[in-house]
Amino acid sequence: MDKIKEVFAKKALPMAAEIKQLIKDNGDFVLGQYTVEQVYHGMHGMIGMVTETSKLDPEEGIRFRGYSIPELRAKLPKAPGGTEPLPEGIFYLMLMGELPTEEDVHNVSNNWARRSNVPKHVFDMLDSLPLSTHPMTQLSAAVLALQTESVFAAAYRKGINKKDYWDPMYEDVMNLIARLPRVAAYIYRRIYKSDIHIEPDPKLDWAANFAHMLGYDEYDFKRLMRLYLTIHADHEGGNVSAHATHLVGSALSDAYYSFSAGINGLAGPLHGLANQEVVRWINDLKEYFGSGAIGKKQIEEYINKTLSGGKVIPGYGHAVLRKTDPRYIAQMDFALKYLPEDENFKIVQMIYEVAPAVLSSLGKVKNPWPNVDAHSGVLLIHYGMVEYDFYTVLFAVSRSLGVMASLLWDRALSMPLERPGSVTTDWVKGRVSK
Ligand code: CMX
Repeated sequence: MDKIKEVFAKKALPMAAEIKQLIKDNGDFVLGQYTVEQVYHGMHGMIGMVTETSKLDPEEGIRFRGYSIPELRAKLPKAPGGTEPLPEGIFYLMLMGELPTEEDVHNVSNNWARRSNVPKHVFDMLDSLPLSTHPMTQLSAAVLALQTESVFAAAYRKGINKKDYWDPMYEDVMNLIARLPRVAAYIYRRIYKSDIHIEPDPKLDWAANFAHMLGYDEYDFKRLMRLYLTIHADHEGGNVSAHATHLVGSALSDAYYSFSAGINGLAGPLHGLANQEVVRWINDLKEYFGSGAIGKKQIEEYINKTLSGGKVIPGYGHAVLRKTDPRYIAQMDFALKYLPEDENFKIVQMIYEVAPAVLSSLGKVKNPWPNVDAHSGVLLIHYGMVEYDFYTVLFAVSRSLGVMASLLWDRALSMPLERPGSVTTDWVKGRVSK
């Protein structure tokens, strides 16, 4: 058994027994109540699942196993001479519930490098798609094409005791994460870089190798990738990509089926696709007024124009958060340090000064503050990655860390088939009139 798998087994198997006892002793304990509004409005705020990897506080933002983003930027192991955490570290933390040592992170890097080979048929399948196919569609299809490699599906077919599901799921989770950067980089280079590909460098860490395969070997871009892939990794269990992955996995679909479902959710403009929409919106703003002529007055006018067209301001608002997203702040910190004079960064800063007041004045927006997607694009543009249709793929590569760690816990804790009840409007009316 590999070392990481062994440590996970020592944590997960006793916890499965503990949870069984918790349900036996307290199964009738009422955790919350829900309202007609929640039933109609996307179950917001309902407690309906357990996700061990992270917890989102509306006022404070995300904590990964109890650690906030600033704490993780300080405490997680970094590359030699690096300033940002290695994403391997946040994965280890989410999986084990403990901060990793340098050695733990090194082991994860090596483990993924060993598993990173992508079978040829995945590239052949990608090559058969029109170049105009959106990068997220290509990624989702490639993840499904990788399903041929599922160790879990093969074990299930052979007949496996349900107590052992976590073991082949561990193999799927690690293999999928290891292979994703190669697949994502292939999609990028195929669409935008004349189909000229770059071989992986197994000596590099996961994020640096991804940057290298994308074609960005400058140290600054690698530093950005390490931050980017760390902060997008997880956002508790109820967001669309995490929930979709968990839901599909609850039918004992393997990691590839489950993650492909999660990606499809991330590709929605109200979720991860908002990062490309933000850059599109800023480009449209510049085109409308002329580049160089953008001030707060123009931004306010363009926000109002967008709203009066019945559209949302991308990068603003959140279903749970009620303050500025700490993932936005982390990126703002990065920009202030490394690109304070960047023209697009200055526009993003001005939007931050103008948009919250305009959105608040509508009287219905519960959170007028920026989310993670309001900032990520301008950092990528600064380092030369201007192809914004690709941005959500970067988000997906990062999100694999959280949702795959959670899927492994789901199998280790024997989480059951998810099957909430639904009702009809007549049923609701009947209950309300009583
Ligand atoms: N611009 C304009 N209107 C907005 C808005 C925004 N940024 N955010 C919320 N609203 C509107 C809603 O559309 C809704 O209007 P209606 O009542 O007319 O339907 C009203 O305000 C209330 O919405 P809410 O309760 O504040 O927000 P929700 O929980 O329903 O939705 C979210 C959350 C993120 C979908 C929404 O804020 C939004 O559409 N934001 C823009 C898209 C975006 O940035 N998404 C990325 C989120 C982060 C991520 O997942 O990556």
